[in-house]
Amino acid sequence: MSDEEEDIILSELDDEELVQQMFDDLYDGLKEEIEEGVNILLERKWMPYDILTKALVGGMTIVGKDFRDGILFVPEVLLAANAMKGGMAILKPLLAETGAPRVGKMVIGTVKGDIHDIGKNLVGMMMEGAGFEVIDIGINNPVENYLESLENEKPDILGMSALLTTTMPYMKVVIDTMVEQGIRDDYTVLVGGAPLNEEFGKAIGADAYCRDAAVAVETAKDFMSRKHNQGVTG
Ligand code: B1M
Repeated sequence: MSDEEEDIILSELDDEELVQQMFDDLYDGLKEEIEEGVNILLERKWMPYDILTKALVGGMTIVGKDFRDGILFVPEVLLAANAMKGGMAILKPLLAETGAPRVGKMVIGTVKGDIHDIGKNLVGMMMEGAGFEVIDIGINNPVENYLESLENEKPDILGMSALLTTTMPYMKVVIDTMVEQGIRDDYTVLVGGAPLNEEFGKAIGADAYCRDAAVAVETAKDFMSRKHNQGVTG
């Protein structure tokens, strides 16, 4: 790193420069700088959701491309993910602070064989912000974990996340098991993750595929209002 780069004072950058710098800092896995950037944008009255999508997710998209192209490797991407989580931790309480009444309950987890959790965490945060109670069962979940959590928590919605083409078929294992046990129709099943699409969601028997966290919230709200209109309570 050159002296010039070391001397960058984040608070002196304008918004656009700061976001660009945050892309670089995320790329370099600099957690403290990301946290500082998030705090500066908050002080400048940016909405937490805009900071998430424009600065953090935007930066992670660049990391994703270079990971795909073999420019970045797992250790660097782990550092970037860690920096992103630092920023997300600051935003989490703010996104949940909307004071919205509880609109429903969701169990969410990443499927077996898959340890990606940033997208799932983001969905959980946004759902909480929209007034949902969220039970996050973490990563690498075999079907037993999902079933146990459904049994214990009795949520309205089951959310599943998968980021790998090799793990996304496992969502069907979970749904098929729910069908076998006669509990499939007791829940709305929403699925998401970068390699999925609408067609895949339909093919595995999910109620809906959610492209991103905002769509997940809208879809969940939509299913909840349909449920209430049918006079079914959770
Ligand atoms: Co991984 N990885 N990774 N990785 N990783 C991908 C997914 C990959 C596309 C990178 C690439 O090649 N371009 C590629 C998959 C290729 C494929 O399957 N075809 C890949 C690979 C190959 C791997 C390993 C196999 C690498 C290796 O070891 N050789 C390995 C697998 C480990 C495993 O899971 N068993 C691996 C490991 C890792 C790290 C551990 C280093 C790290 C994860 C850290 C963590 O999550 N704690 C990592 C990361 C960070 C990525 C990328 C770069 C970024 C993922 C991310 O966090 N995106 C990713 C590249 C990419 O996606 N562009 C990549 C930001 C996040 C906000 O977006 O997760 O898509 P996303 O979530 C969105 C939506 O998808 C949706 O809403 C979210 C928010 O808007 N959504 C849902 C997600 N889940 C939802 C659930 C819902 C609803 C919506 O339920 C209702």
